[in-house]
Amino acid sequence: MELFEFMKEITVQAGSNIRQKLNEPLLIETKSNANDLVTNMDKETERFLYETIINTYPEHKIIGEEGSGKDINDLSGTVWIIDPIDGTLNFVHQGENFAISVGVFIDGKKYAGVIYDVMRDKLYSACAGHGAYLNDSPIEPLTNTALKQSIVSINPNWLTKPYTAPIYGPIVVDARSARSYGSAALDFAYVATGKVDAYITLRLHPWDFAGGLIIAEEVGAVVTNQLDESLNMLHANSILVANKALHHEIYSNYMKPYQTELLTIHQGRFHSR
Ligand code: 2AM
Ligand code: CA
Ligand code: CA
Ligand code: CA
Repeated sequence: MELFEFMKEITVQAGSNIRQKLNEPLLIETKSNANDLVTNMDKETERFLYETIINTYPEHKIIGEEGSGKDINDLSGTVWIIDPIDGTLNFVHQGENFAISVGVFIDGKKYAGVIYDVMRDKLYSACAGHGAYLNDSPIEPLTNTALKQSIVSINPNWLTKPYTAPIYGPIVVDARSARSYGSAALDFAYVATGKVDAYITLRLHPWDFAGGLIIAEEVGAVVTNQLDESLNMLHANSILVANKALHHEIYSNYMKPYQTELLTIHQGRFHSR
């Protein structure tokens, strides 16, 4: 458990560094498009985590959104998968509703996940097989829900695209309501704590879901892609995470009927990180 304690400590420390610098001017750059932002804090936070880990565990491998471990192509040894700021748009526009996400895998097996909601000082964590926690309190195992009594988290962008609107529209229509929070890691944490009942998105990278997968599965959530396959930690993928009954209902009634369309979308998208 020593490594798990270390994960939590350095994640909280990284978050505290961000809070202290929140009023300093941000350097904002764009990545793949004008709405895909990265700031100096994303990069500084990844560097802080990288250096702190390597100082203590020089043999560990680290994959991070902002460039760490680009050349890592297998999960042998101890592998950290890190998103230094998940919800960068929220960080830039709102100064809240962002998280640090960390997942550790040992020889490809889940070891532990940590998600830190920085401005609320809420630490979601799970060491595989030992239950999940919100700060020091155990998170209860999930109870099953039906879609008509469920809140579903989904980015409205997916409802505006002609190739995904017919798939996701009916889910939103049939759900009790829908939400969009802008941080994939927090969406996983919200499913794990029952604040929302399902999270659906079409494209996440391993750093978006590595920590969340471990925490959510620990409380009984089912985490797959939208073809009902398990997630690969080295590739981007689509996501369907929900309590067991709701996952089954959404996959069987709303996604499986569009299997051909979903397969085409997946084949065009998910060959790399
Ligand atoms: P980020 O803030 O770390 O980039 C927003 O809906 C969620 O999707 C956030 O978790 C965000 O992570 C992620 N995201 C943003 N741009 C993305 C992209 N181009 N591809 C995949 N995920 C993205
Ligand atoms: Ca990003
Ligand atoms: Ca992210
Ligand atoms: Ca990020």
